[in-house]
Amino acid sequence: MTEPTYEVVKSGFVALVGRPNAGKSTLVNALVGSKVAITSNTPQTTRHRLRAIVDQEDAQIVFVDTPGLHKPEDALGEELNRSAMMALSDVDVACLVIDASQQIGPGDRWVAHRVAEAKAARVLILTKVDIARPEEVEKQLVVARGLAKFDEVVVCSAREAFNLDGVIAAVKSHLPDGPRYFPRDMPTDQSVVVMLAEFIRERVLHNTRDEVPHAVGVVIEDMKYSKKSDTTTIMAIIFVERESQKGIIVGKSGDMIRKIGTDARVDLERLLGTKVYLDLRVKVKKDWRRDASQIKRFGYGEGR
Ligand SMILES: Nc1nc2c(ncn2[C@@H]2O[C@H](COP(=O)(O)OP(=O)(O)O)[C@@H](O)[C@H]2O)c(=O)[nH]1
Ligand SMILES: [Mg+2]
Repeated sequence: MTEPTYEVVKSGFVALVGRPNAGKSTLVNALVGSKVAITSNTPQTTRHRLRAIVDQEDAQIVFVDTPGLHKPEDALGEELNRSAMMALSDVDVACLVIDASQQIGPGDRWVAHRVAEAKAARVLILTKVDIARPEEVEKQLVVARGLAKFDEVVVCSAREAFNLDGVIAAVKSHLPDGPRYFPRDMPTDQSVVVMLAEFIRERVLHNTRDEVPHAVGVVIEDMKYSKKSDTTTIMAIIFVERESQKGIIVGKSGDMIRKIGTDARVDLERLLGTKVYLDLRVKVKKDWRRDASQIKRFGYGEGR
């Protein structure tokens, strides 16, 4: 037997699944310690399957954040489900993320069945315990434990960074020996262009409601850096499905689009480490969510 030529650590892939809004993406950001995934209280916020990497001296854990599993209503929804299911088919650990503050329902049960079928260690993560009373947490744990046969059970709060170590330890104990799959200083496998588009879309989600968030897709058209002014100029297009949605996003005499731009710039500048000039436009592309080729063009589902 020869020794491997790489450093052997505990390493592997860990899927986070759960119904939309359970708190998966917020947990990923908390575990990695920087913003790699966008979050909002609009279900179906996450459209990409993204990998987020926690690197430690003796381990490298690759978390796979997935769109929430749900009953699909259009081609985009189908693609998102497919992407979440694929994430489950090929991981070392499957984590079922349950919201401690919401009653467990058919949505959670359906996802739990998928987790029970996976050939992986199973970890139950009860999150958002900061907004549930202790006796609610206890009750929720009893019901959640009954959803599948779990190897580990942990409670945590992503928002208050409570027991994130516990989550890491529970997952790590089920990882095999292996190489570091990613460079040590790489918190995510998403390209910069994908993250820029996502950070803009997040600001649209936070500033609009009802049907508008679901109708939005963002594409980065161009990006240029000027050394002289240390500024990156980004041209981005926000696509919507109807003129009325365009009106909402542009806002009265452009108020809304300006606010979205100002809000987004904070994250873009942090990501790029330069000043950012953001040129945002809104265009109507009728029914893009029903059209599989358009969904691919936006890079949603499998991503990239
Ligand atoms: N109070 C509290 N809210 C949370 C926590 N984690 C997530 N949230 C909120 O729950 C909503 C859904 O979170 P998100 O991570 O986007 O859910 P996902 O759809 O499962 O990825 C957002 O409004 C988050 O701010 C938590 O630990 N505590
Ligand atoms: Mg998410």
